[in-house]
Amino acid sequence: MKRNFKTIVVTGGAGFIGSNFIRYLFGKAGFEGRIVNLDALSYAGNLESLADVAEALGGRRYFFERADICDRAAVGRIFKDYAPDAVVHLAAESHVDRSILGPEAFVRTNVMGTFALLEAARAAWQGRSDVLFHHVSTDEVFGSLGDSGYFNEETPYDPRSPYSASKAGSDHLVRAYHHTYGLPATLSNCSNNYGPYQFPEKLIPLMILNMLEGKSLPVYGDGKNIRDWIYVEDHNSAVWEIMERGEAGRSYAVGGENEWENLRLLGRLIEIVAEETGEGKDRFLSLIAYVKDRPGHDRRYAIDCSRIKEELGWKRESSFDEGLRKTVRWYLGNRKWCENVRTGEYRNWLERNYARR
Ligand code: NAD
Ligand code: TDX
Repeated sequence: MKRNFKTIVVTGGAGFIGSNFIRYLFGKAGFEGRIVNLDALSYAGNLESLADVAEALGGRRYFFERADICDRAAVGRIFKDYAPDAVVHLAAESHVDRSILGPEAFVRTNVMGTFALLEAARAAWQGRSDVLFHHVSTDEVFGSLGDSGYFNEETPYDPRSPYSASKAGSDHLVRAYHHTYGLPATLSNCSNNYGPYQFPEKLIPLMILNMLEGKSLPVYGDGKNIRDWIYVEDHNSAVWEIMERGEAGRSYAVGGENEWENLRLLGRLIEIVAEETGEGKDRFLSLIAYVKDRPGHDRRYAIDCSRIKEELGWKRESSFDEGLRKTVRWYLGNRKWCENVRTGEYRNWLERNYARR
């Protein structure tokens, strides 16, 4: 059975994954319906990331609604005005370091905001089965792995940071609404994404821009923490596959099967930036600075994504090298976007909290 949606609300559509998701739906996925981008435009949301989509389809098949997902009246109004038959819920506070310094915004948006959206969907959809609420979550809800083993859909929850705890809370609420009220819902728990339009507080874009600007490259702790990296379009194709054909009530683990120690990843990134800019890599290597570790820093994440591959036939397209190179080229070609998102509050916050050791 393949679902066929007419109007999809994408929460957090002005963020990194959301803006790529909207572009993917109208592009490669060949989606023919309407998309409503519901976003509060926090520091991480930027409409410039969708300027091309707004230009081509704005007011006809693409709509933007600035709203806070915690604002139940606004969310209810959007459900009423657009009568969506699907929600893809990406809006969140997404940066672990920020959650350590200020957890309240994470509990508010990630837990209370998800609750408000679920309530709006339940009220609007009134037991319908031809609708879907897809919740986008993270592998961080499963905690931290040792040297071996993988997370999968059966892994017990064990969140360690305020970010992952708030995402775990939202996952539980979505499952509870499915079980208790019969809300048709699916979930995905994905590993670390990278690609164009990622806010440059996350490891890969931060390191690329710092190299270009001759700033230090802050490696937390011993640099041996491991993450499983996936190109954002591959995550988005997984989300779309689940929305079209995933079983309601089911969650899917999504990953890149691509584990890298942070320091090794930085070494590869330095090589690519050096090749793409024509600079010598020694200059970039000399910028590496070991800084104090992130409190509670999870050691290793790795995903076993057999379920989505076997049940839905999903597969990734980008190799890590291709994906990294595309990402580096995008940041080199979009310095204005970077400048615009990296202003004021963010810069001060970074400087206050991550000074060289
Ligand atoms: P992001 O921080 O780039 O974007 C988040 C978006 O949500 C922004 O546009 C922001 O304006 C919006 N937003 C924040 N608070 C809001 C509120 N109260 N109401 C409405 N909009 C609000 O995040 P991202 O990296 O694109 O992540 C998107 C989702 O995917 C998140 O739920 C995150 O937990 C999940 N996820 C991310 C990754 C990753 O590696 N980035 C991996 C797995 C899962
Ligand atoms: O300056 C840095 N130096 C550094 O060593 C930064 C920003 C990060 N790191 C390390 C911490 C992590 O081990 O790099 C790794 C990746 O860090 P982040 O980019 O902050 O990502 P992470 O904490 O792994 O979480 C990300 O992946 C899962 C996203 O931010 C989450 O939203 C997603 O759920």
